[in-house]
Amino acid sequence: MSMLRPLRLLLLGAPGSGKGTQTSKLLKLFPHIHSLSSGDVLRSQISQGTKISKTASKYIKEGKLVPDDVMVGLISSHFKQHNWLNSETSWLLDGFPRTANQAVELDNWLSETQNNINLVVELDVDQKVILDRIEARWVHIPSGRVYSLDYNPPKAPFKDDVTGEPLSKRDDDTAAVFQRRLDLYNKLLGPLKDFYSKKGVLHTVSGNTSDIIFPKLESLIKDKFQK
Ligand code: G5P
Ligand code: MG
Repeated sequence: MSMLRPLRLLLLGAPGSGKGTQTSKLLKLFPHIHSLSSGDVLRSQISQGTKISKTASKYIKEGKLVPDDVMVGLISSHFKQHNWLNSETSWLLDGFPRTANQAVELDNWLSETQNNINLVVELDVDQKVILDRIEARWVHIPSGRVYSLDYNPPKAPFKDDVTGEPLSKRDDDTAAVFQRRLDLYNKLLGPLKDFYSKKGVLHTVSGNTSDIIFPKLESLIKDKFQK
């Protein structure tokens, strides 16, 4: 097990580019890192039927973004609840911030504690490759664990490896909605990258499989953060 200087990592990447996949690979290597996927947070709110669940599920099903104020509220309360604002904790964000507005808000609340994002990695995967993945994706909603019938199939068909509970399809993994999510990502990426590139923390790793990307991500982190 490797130890790192406090890492505050944001994974940027198109829908299906493998943010969730890279997150679980990283956590195996660096178990002390905490991770948060904004999509998992939303899906868990929906399955629990909380007060934002109706709004959230409407936007998600249409492949649109949940409004910034709702997202900022959810994510900032996670930071407070889990005491992520101290100087020791390493964390990784997947899917938030996704708009320049969200990036500014996050930056504001983190600046107060001087624990700002210190690495942003864009996962650059050919979008033709991504489209093929979505049909094969099955998820375990309560944990956020992600499977692929081709790439990382569950041990027992359509069952979660850890709990044995049934896997499901995501509401927004239909061809039409997925295309809308991709288009939206392409539209919002420029301003987000500009924001982090000005801060000098932006890197891009390219590759058409997660196994090609992972070693590149790993060495970026080790070069900058290994004690
Ligand atoms: P999410 O949940 O953030 P997306 O669209 O950003 O959703 P997604 O779809 O979860 O991203 P991913 O995490 O990047 O994709 O990809 P993944 O799940 O790891 O991999 C995709 C599939 O490919 C899996 O089945 C995996 O096993 C397989 N795979 C991985 N690598 C390989 C490989 O090398 N080869 C092969 N063959 N397969 C592979 O957001 C969902 C919605 O929530 C709302 C929005 O409505 C959004 O659309 N939302 C927000 N709204 C506003 N602001 C925010 N910040 C929001 N965050 C979420
Ligand atoms: Mg994901």
